[in-house]
Amino acid sequence: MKSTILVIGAAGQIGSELVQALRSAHGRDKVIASDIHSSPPEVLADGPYEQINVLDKAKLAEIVIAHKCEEVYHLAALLSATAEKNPALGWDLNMNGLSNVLDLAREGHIKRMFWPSSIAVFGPNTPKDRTPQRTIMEPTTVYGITKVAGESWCEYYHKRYKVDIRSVRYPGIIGYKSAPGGGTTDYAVHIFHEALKQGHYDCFLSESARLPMMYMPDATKAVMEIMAAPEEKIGLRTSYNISGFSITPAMLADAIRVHIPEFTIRYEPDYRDAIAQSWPSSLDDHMAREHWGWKPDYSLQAMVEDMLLNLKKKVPVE
Ligand code: AKB
Repeated sequence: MKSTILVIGAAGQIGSELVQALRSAHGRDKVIASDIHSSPPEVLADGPYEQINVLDKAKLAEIVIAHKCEEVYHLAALLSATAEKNPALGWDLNMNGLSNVLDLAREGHIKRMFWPSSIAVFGPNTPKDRTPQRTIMEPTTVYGITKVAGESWCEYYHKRYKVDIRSVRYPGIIGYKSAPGGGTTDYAVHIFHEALKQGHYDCFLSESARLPMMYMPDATKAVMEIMAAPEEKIGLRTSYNISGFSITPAMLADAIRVHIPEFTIRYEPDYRDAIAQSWPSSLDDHMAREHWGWKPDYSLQAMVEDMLLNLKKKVPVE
């Protein structure tokens, strides 16, 4: 039987685009999309789909073994803002979901796996600018805590059981094809939709909350490249810093105003602003660049231009 690729959490913001990229690269039938929902969203309906709750270890094992899923992308997680509302579920899904996938890799069913970490691993005591790969972490959110623990758990499985696990620390991801799913950085997607629909956006972060961000094509490129790299190039089995650009809501609003001059923004920071304030402003990603050749393609301006161009085709403006 030929081996297949499994994407867990495929209906999410990154998953739905990653499945499309993987299907273009490897063929539609080779890539199985899976999520907790009983049927796939339209964007995933052009290829195989399985309903999987990653906490159901027996069902997960059944699918991985039956379809010989030797490459697995495990993206199912509760993000920073949502996990703060239900910390116990955040811990359970993020940690035990990861353990279930790692165990299948340890048993030899999965040959190579990807799991995303996040800038949420860092906290208020971390150096904010050009945050080094290795530094003080001390996250304040349950999501960040699960990502730090998860990174060490991945490294442990690599050292002890030779699991080929690869990971990047994602900044906020901006894309037009799919909705973000409960993160602190979601404002950077919502702002575009509201700019086109209403010409105005009420922002839940403060004007000066500067965060690392990345355009979706770079986010999918990073996964594809780290997974394609020869094993000996992956010198880090925790997770790699990768960066795109570093922006505040005010900078993003200005960049949108270049195209929509009448656009207005009002700042109404809520609990998510405190999370944003605890995260880095920018990252030092030289290790990813040196080890496996990471290099982003999109600047803030290029991203804004492309987002607006594509969203205008989708959003009916009244
Ligand atoms: C979030 O805001 O929780 C995520 C992330 C930075 O990992 N987008």
